[in-house]
Amino acid sequence: MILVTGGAGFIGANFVLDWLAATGEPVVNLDKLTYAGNLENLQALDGDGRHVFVRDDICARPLVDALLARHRPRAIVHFAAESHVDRSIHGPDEFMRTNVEGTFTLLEAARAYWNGLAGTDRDAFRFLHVSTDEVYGSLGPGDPPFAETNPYQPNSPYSASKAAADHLVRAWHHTYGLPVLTTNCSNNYGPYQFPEKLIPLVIANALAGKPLPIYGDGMNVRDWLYVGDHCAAIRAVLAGGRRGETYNIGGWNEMPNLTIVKTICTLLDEMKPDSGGRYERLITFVADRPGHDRRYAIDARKIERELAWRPAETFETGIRKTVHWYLEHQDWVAHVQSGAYREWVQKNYGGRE
Ligand code: NAD
Ligand code: TDX
Repeated sequence: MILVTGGAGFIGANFVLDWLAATGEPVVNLDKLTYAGNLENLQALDGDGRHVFVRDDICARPLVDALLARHRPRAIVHFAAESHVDRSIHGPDEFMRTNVEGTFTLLEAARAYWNGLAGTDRDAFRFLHVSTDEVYGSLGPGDPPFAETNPYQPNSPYSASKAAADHLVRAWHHTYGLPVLTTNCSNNYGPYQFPEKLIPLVIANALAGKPLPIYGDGMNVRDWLYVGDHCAAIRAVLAGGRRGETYNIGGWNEMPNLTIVKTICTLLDEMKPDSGGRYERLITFVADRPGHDRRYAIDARKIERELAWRPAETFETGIRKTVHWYLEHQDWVAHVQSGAYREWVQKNYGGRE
């Protein structure tokens, strides 16, 4: 079996569902259930003995030690993190604790556990660390996309905390020989994404007739990958990635934010027409995010060359599925828009022009 951290969040939950469907191999899922963690994401696994959920903190070393001793996983896939850039700007503390200290704690627990393994169990063990393209900093319009060899230049508290974690993972391999793998992926979208991130926020606001907030001029560029493709890439890296290597994962799909938002509006006009008019009327330019990175792009040729992974979805197919999912799961959206969510919206958008 494998141990997954953060498996009740957006990508982690998609991964657990995808993993069990694709491999059937049991999963122990360690998640603290912060505001971003939600067991409703895993409802399809109720009563499924292959999924063991443990609500706890990755910073709790004795707990992690006990879990490893009890379940004896062949791999750890580490998603747990604070993941939202805007929240890291308002309050970086939890980012340092979970992303840096939490990764350190897991590495130390994994090292002790791995040192106690022998023979093929020891050879086969892997620690896969899920990271982001944001560690590489921001690109100019004509720059080539990020390769695995790009220097690290993180610009936000979030990306700095992820970069710190990536460095720890690298050092635990170099110094202690821990068999690690790191993946650096671009912006994900798809089912179960918390509506603080651009795509689900825009869908939820449009359906509620609320403004669609665009930071700055809307021309910041991201590379977008459907979450199911990210899950498949992680499976490929876990199965065949070389120890100590990093793999960039991306969708070959760079787009400015304004194009993303207009695409969603057009799909909603088709799938859920609004008697008040076209959804684009709700687009509202607001004050920019401090330190807002201008452009991310991913060179994903290494994972294609070594592991034969390429995204299966185009942006057109992935975004259509995603809008459809949110239309079909408005209960899910309503449940996560709790009091705490409303406080966040007030904090992040209340002061913007
Ligand atoms: P998310 O915020 O939706 O989920 C994070 C999960 O981690 C939640 O379930 C939360 O409860 C859990 N968690 C947080 N702190 C914890 C702690 N101390 N102990 C145990 N569990 C804890 O995040 P996501 O978007 O699913 O991202 C997952 C991972 O992928 C993160 O490491 C993130 O940096 C990385 N990543 C995300 C994207 C993206 O576009 N969302 C892109 C590239 C990489
Ligand atoms: O209201 C908004 N208006 C807006 O214009 C929000 C929430 C975002 N934006 C812009 C900021 C970014 O340029 O849209 C773009 C995407 O923003 P987010 O969805 O917050 O994602 P981003 O900051 O790019 O980071 C995401 O991708 C990389 C994830 O949150 C990270 O966890 C991941 O590492």
